[in-house]
Amino acid sequence: MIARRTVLAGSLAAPALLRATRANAAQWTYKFANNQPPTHPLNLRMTAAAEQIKRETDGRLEIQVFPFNQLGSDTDVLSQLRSGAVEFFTLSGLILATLVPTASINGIGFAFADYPTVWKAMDGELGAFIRAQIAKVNLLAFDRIFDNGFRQITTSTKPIKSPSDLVDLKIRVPVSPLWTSMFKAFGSSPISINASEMYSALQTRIADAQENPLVAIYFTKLQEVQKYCSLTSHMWDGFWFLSNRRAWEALPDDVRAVASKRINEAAVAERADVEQLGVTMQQTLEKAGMVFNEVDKAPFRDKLRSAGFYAEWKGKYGDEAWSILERATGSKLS
Ligand code: X2X
Repeated sequence: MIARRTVLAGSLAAPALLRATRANAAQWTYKFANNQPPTHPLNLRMTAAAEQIKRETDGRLEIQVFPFNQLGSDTDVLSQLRSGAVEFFTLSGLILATLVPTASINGIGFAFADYPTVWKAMDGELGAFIRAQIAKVNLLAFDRIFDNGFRQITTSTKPIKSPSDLVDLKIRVPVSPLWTSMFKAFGSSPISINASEMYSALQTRIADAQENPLVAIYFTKLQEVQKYCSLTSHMWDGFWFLSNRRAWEALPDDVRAVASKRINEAAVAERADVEQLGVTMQQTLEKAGMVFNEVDKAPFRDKLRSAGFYAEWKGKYGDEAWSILERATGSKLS
């Protein structure tokens, strides 16, 4: 039996001990990794959120931000997240699809017409469906997805005006079955390369083209190694804020409440930042020497349809997932 005095002494000593811990180091120091440069709104907003979270948890939770693949490429960090070596990670659902196949569904070509449709879907039924699939692999996806954006094609060789311009194009795509499948359907030669190697792959002409949102193109300085930008908006993609489940559940409820509130708020603020920056981004990139062209999207979509792309992916995802996608986007896709 424990003597009453020992229990008392123990409980009296606790606040002093807690104060000492707080003054010195956080109780939990968690790593947050991502693939965007420090200047991208994702990192600006998450750096601010990390400071807020530290303050509001009395220093108990410290989130260290590691931008721009500092801890490894996306596919590396996904393994680190699963093992618990990294606690937090923002990742495209399309890349996560190597682990959670339906997580790529928002990237189906030309599914989304505009941002209001994206946020309604991703904050609504479609997003909830995807997060439930992610939960099955012991990762937690926070409620609000961060924006990456509508993707546009850049090349060092020629503008893309019609689907035939994509034939045999050596285009870098992220490491993801959906991306490879989509550009194969266009007759291109897609090369899977992590974002960490994208700039150098374009610089050394391992690839002649890539596709990314204008804001990401700018912050990653792809205008230095790409000449043409064709406004295809062929898909929308975002970054799920993911946590290792064990690490997340190790945190007490009040710490989790602060962290999820501030991180979801950061996502919503980042969306507004990216949209705002997007308004002038074409001009900014033109000043840097890029040449832009608009495209008629209909022939691109027709090409995907006639190549059997939609039918193939509807089969892979299954009827339930596909009907959620069609309902959420208001598009008849197949
Ligand atoms: O790898 C890419 O192209 C990027 C940065 O857009 C993603 O994270 C999907």
